[in-house]
Amino acid sequence: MIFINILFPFLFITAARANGDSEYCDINKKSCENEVQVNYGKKQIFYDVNPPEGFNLRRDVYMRFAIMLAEAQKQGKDNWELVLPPWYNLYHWKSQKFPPKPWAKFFELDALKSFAPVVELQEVFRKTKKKVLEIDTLFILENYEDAFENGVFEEKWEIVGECNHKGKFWGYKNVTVKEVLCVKFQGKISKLWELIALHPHNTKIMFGHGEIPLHDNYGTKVYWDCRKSMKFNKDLNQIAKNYIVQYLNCDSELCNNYLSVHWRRQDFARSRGNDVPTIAGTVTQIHNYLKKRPHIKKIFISTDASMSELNTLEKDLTTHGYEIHFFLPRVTIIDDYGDGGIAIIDQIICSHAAYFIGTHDSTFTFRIQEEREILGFKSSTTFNRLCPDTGPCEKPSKWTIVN
Ligand SMILES: Nc1nc2c(ncn2[C@@H]2O[C@H](COP(=O)(O)OP(=O)(O)OP(=O)(O)O)[C@@H](O)[C@H]2O)c(=O)[nH]1
Ligand SMILES: *[C@@H]1O[C@H](CO)[C@@H](O)[C@H](O)[C@H]1NC(C)=O
Repeated sequence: MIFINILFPFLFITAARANGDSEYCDINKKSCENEVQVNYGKKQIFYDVNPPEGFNLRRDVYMRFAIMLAEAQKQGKDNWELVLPPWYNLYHWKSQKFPPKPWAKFFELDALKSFAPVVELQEVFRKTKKKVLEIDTLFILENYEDAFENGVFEEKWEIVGECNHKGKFWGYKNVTVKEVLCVKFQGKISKLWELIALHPHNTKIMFGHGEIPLHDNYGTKVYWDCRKSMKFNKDLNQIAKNYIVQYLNCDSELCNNYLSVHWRRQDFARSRGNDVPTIAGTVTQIHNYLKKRPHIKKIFISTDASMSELNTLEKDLTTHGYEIHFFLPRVTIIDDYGDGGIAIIDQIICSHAAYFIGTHDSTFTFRIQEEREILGFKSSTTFNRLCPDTGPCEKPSKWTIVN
């Protein structure tokens, strides 16, 4: 905290000097004290997620916040908006480094806005008169050591005290924060309003480790309404649709002529042998599944496997008489959308298949299953999983849509 207080005025002084204008004030002058940041009537909630978490878990974290804001709005609390945290430096996005990407790159912003009051960070930047966007309070959430103290899970929070925030904000250097508080937290996300209420005059509040609070409405109609509003960006949809028409010979929403498989490898193959099969096991299971569905000859494979693993899988499945497809992006698509965009295209192609087989406990698979529920496939075509070569194979939970 002391660190931040010292650093702050310094930043502003240097900014003012560099620009040679007088818009930025010297902390020692009285005129600064009453300076308000920007006020266009709305207050903002910012959040961030534990860095190693992947794109698909982050989509779920978004839903918790979006529902929190949408529900508050329904109850008349309509002066808050949710700032969409730019996509930056995701652990799984290895192919290249790129500047932070706005949500509109991957999703239809209007569709998101139709469900909850959300704004891109760039929109907030544009309305910021200073050179630096200043967040009033950052609450860094942390788990309690024991979630079941005395054998019960109780919803609660506790301010631990002031603490330090390491790292940049979504990759931006020009975002700072006045106050950082560490908070132990467990419970549903709407409980965050209690933290917000501690600082009634703040207009910009941020939560670190946004993955810690739980859904208020998991699996309810509101959950699904929010989920439906997470429409993928039109261009990505178009690329996927073109592929489905051209290579999978289907031009309807609900295709009836191909099987899709989400074949999660990498860390799952290395450390989750009890959940995922070997390559040979994968071939056997797909073959067994399709023996009962002889009209299906085309298989679409969505995977994070290495090319050599994928080639082996393809060769072995081809010997059984199947036609194997996977999405090989043009360089321009990679440059434009990065690994995140390719993964979305894979997910869209999987979503439209006659049948889908996923990977146990993968959020990438969960999102495909939800999409298929929204599209209106029979649940029996969707909730299938690859089993380990040996040992028990728990049936996937059916998260069916509530309309
Ligand atoms: N293109 C493509 N990328 C994939 C595929 N499976 C996984 N990935 C990449 O690996 C990341 C996996 O992280 P998540 O999105 O969190 O999904 P997950 O499979 O549940 O993995 P964790 O939840 O992080 O354990 C994705 O975001 C993709 O970047 C796939 O089938 N196709
Ligand atoms: C912060 O930097 C980014 C990237 O350089 C820029 O787009 C944005 O407008 C800046 N924000 C402010 C408040 O100036």
